[in-house]
Amino acid sequence: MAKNNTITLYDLQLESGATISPFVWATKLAIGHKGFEMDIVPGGFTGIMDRTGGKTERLPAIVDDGEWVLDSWLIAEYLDAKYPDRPTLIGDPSIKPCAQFIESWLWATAVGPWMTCYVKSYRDRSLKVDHEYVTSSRANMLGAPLEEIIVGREDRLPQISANLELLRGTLRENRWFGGDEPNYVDHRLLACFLWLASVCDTPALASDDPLRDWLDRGFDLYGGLGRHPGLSDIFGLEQRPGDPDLFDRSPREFGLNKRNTGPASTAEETARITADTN
Ligand SMILES: N[C@@H](CCC(=O)N[C@@H](CS)C(=O)NCC(=O)O)C(=O)O
Repeated sequence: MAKNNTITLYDLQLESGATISPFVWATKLAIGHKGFEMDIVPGGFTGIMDRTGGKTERLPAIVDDGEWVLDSWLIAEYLDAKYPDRPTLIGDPSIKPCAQFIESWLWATAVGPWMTCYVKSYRDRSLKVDHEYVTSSRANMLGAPLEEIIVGREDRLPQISANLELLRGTLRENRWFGGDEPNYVDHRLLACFLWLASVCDTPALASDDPLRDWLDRGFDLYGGLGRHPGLSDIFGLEQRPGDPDLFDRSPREFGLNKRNTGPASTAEETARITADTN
């Protein structure tokens, strides 16, 4: 049993002390969900191997009663296996592959594209000692100097927002991915938005984005983990003339997202698709 109800977490932080890594954010939410306190080992990108006594080059890592566990997925599985009487993170075996699929979609749709908009502030907000490493490693990852990568971001941000409609659609019908309560699917996705908040020096989403309700509830979880003062407001993106709509203001209901409760519920659609167009 975790001593003093506390688990040691090796964090990956910015100069402000806010967590940057989405993987570490997912682990923070997972530890909060299990009802544990965190003993945070602070630090940035430089010296991870030294801090962890050579155990890992990547974070998160946790230590629970002397036991080291690496990797955000393995940590979640460990917490469920070791503490089955506490709120479940993954539970049913279908949850992991579904979460991994949705998270991969979110990375391809938004996290990757947002990285091309925010990589300069990602570097600027990192610890001073990390600047050189972040500058060179992220330029290698993305294939150009950071200042060049972000050029034209004001033209890309509206479309990235528009592309999140599948997420909005699911959350219109479900309070959490976990149902009435969040589970590790919510944590994985919220972690990407917490990463966004840690680096966005200009807003990414409209103030009235329908995602706001789920995001606000998610950022408030477990004593307000997502309310660190070093995080930026992700809302406030303005639609300019010529921009795509930042989100769909009148989403259409059809077979996929419309519940069939009998002919009255499908009458309008039936009338439309059987209309005589001649
Ligand atoms: N599969 C690992 C990935 C961890 C990972 O790649 N962490 C990144 C932070 S986002 C890291 O530690 N990077 C150190 C570096 O870039 O030097 C997990 O889920 O925990």
